[in-house]
Amino acid sequence: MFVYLGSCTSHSEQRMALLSQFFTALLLLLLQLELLHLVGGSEAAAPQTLSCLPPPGVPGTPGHNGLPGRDGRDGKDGAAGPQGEKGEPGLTVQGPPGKAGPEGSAGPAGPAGPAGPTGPRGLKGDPGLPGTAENGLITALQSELQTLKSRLSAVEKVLHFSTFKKVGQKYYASNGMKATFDEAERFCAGAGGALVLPRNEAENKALTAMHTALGSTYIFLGATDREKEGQFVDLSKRPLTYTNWKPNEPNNYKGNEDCTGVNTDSKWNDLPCNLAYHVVCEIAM
Ligand SMILES: [Ca+2]
Ligand SMILES: [Ca+2]
Repeated sequence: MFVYLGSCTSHSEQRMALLSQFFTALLLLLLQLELLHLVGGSEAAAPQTLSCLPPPGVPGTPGHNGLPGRDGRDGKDGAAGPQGEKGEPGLTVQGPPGKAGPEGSAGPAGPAGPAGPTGPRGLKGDPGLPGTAENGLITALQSELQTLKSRLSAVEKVLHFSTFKKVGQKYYASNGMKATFDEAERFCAGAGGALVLPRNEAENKALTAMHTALGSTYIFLGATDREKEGQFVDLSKRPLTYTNWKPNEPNNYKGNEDCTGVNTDSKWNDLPCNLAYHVVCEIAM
């Protein structure tokens, strides 16, 4: 294999070839001179022709350079070279922008935030419409209307009875029937009222007039001591606030008097509940 090592190597080989040829020629020349010296020293009477040698010739011109030699064998692997210098940083190349993704759906509503601060006070409003007197009149008329409705309702109930008497804000009414205490209580409740029970002297006196109209002796009153002997209460089990007992009454005669009646003299007496007496109902307005 031929490896070109530069012109210097080629010239060096050429000089070596010239030197080799020069020393070869010089060696041949010295050998010829030595041979001539040996011949002249041993034979003095040698013919003249031998001691009169011709002068040496002029050296010829150098010959042409020989052909280049064959390529030498490859050398062994050399030692690793020094580490190279650090290279320059590379260029940053930015790619094209990506496409926008699909639009997402709205998320759920978040929790309600805290209450905000109190706002400024608003402007003063316009004055109200005059007519307080009108409003008062309307209110009075509404109240009167309600009273009239209540009275009308009471009158409509009383018209079902043959005998009645107005006492304050209520009517005492009867159709002349007689009944036991329990029957009398149910009858009056069914008529939209209650078994009569005077709360004052005036009401008690009104029952005397009913006696006259009915021709009765006793009228049942809405008071009993069924729950506890001797303690009379009204039909709502409230203690009585007005009474007008006869002397020595209530006596609970024969242990069978838990109901109450008023006599023609307006006095009260405890009576048997299972006997029949006149029934008078009170109907409030
Ligand atoms: Ca009794
Ligand atoms: Ca009695």
